[in-house]
Amino acid sequence: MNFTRRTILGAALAACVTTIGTMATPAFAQKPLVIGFSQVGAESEWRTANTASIKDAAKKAGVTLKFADAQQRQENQVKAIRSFIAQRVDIIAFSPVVESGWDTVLREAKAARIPVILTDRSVNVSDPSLYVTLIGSDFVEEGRKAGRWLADYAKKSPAATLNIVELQGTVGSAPAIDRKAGFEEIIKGNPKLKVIRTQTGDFTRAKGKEVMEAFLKAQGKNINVLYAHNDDMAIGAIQAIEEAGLKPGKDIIIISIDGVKGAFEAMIAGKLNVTVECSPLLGPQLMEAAAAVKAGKPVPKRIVVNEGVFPAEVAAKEFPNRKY
Ligand code: GZL
Repeated sequence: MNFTRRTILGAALAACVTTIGTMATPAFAQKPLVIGFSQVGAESEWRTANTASIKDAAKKAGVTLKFADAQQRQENQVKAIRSFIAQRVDIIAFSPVVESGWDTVLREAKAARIPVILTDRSVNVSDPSLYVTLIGSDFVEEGRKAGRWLADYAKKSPAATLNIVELQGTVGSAPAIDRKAGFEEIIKGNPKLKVIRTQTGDFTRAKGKEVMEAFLKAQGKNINVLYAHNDDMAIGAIQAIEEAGLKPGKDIIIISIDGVKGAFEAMIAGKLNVTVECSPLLGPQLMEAAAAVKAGKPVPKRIVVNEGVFPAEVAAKEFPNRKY
């Protein structure tokens, strides 16, 4: 009989850890794989869908998942990884909130002979053997896709110049660094396109709204385009634009990334112009990779998720197909 047991570990984790798995396993069955997963937090629609995908895939795969929410703080992820090492899990997996500062704790996992799988975001480490594989999107390409859409829009626009404000993701995170780089690679040298303000909105709606309010106060009618590194910040900015008496999607063209349901609803309402897909549905690939690692099978160092671009014109037709 399967029923889930929730074990809340002590304050030592400074985060809520829940264990989802089967209580009773027939004696002849394999011992279920135990994965310790440290999640960034619950900062966006994308993250919520990513967490659901991982928990659902664990259940379907009969994996015992020890899940820790770091509330977007690296120190909580380090604590969670140390706790997983102490619990002798089979595999440690995590989505690193920022790229740097992981060498020490990943060396501890290596010394404990516990393989590490990265999902979603990458790390900068001196020794690439500190993790087995990274499963996730190509954020630089997502930034290029956003830049290409805007360059195409600019070609058709009668405006002499298009002033851009940029809402960056979490400072130091792989998606923020790479989405900025990819976008700049495409627009650099284009005389029509100029970034006049750029600042982090930390991937949240609240911060995205707050920073857009500041942009509007400083640059007001000068802003022609918003490039947001995720849909949640774009949705927050849409509220700020409307409160300033302007029409999002018309007075200010808005480009964002993720492809969450909220973005499709905003496009159908004519308030967002395009979203670049970044799939959070990494759960099945994580379980597959973990099982392969446990079985000693080879796993590619990089497992890339392929994604599309969804302009407002296709939003209504595509919306029923969306899974997150
Ligand atoms: C991207 C992921 C980012 C999303 C945001 O893979 O790391 O973090 O784009 C989320 O919505 O907060």
